[in-house]
Amino acid sequence: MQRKFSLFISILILVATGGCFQNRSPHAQEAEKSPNQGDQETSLAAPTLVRTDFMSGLNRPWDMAFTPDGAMLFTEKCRGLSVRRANGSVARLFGTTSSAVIASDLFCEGQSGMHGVTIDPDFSSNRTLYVYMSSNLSTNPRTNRVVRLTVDSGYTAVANRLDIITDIFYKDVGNSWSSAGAHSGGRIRFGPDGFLYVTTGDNHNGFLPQDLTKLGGKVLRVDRHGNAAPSNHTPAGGDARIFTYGHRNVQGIAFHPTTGQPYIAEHGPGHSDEVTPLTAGGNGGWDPKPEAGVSCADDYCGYISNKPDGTPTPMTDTTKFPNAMQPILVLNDSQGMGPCTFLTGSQWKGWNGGLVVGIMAARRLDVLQLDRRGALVGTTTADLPAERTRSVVQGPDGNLYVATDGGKIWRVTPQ
Ligand SMILES: [Ca+2]
Repeated sequence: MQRKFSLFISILILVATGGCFQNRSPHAQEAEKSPNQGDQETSLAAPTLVRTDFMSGLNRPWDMAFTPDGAMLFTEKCRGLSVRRANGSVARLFGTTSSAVIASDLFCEGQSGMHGVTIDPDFSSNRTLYVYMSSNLSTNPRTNRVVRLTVDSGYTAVANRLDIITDIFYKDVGNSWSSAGAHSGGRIRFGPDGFLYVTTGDNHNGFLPQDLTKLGGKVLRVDRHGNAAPSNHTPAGGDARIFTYGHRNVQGIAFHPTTGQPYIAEHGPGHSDEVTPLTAGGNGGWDPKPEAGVSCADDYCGYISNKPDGTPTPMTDTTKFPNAMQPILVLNDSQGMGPCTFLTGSQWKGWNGGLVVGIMAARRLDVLQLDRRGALVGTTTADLPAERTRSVVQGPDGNLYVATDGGKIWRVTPQ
């Protein structure tokens, strides 16, 4: 109710000011032009940010999930799942050596390992959580899995492992474009509809993103047992777990705080990072397989051209897929979009309702402000140190928590 009230007040202010905020941020920058960009020009009244090191000395932290009783679950790519309890103590719960429960099938290779973590919407009563991890339980090829677990009230160990998705494509063997383990996706989040969204990657496999029978280059939507959600509108003949397809390597997904629509951040191949609102059954338009008359190493044209005219393979090929989902933001010089989350709460001032996007290669966080139609109206770069950011999560205290490849989790408080 408070969020709705805040939104209402924000809209009133927007109307009262004719939709024209005064820009107070020294870091404001003009948004890239995008196909659906609204006519309204609005700058963001950025809060002042106070940053503290919430955790440090971590090994490639990948994701976090706060629990209702004050703990924070977090993953490290090559270690597994750990917890920072409400009293500040830390314990390793599930993963490699020294974990309370050893996941002997977890392996760390290239970009892969243990990635996303999220809690069940009914965590308070069922103590259930989920992780996304590379696993060698399946062989030739190995796969990424979504694993369901429960954790005890003291956060000492996990139990009741159930692998609810076992067949997410994994780059099992290196090729001309990179070593094994690349483009595994791996963010998992429950939407406001109560279903689990799972982002996957294209594995440098030119055929995966448009192949509706395989779970690479997709966003999946499933229930707590891994079964397809109803109304995914997967095209005929496709795997019903597929919510959207035609993606490259999605590592950011978040849900609009008022409409509930999922938005993804997608890392481009040297061009065209994209932020895209998703619709069930939609095609993201990424199709890096060779066209007729084109030859690409290992049949993957992701970094070059899949077209006879030599133009780069587009992240959203509207010539081939006229109905492809349209991004609201395109960074034509790819800067490495990774995680994203929406900020809510009046403490965020002009960023309330904005989408935070971690831009890894450029080592910055951008905040995108959307209008009521969901179109982009402004972008501001957060005044934070330059770091590669792997996860962004708003905590129950309203602050933003940011995991960095340098091994820290920041707490960012707006003032
Ligand atoms: Ca796209």
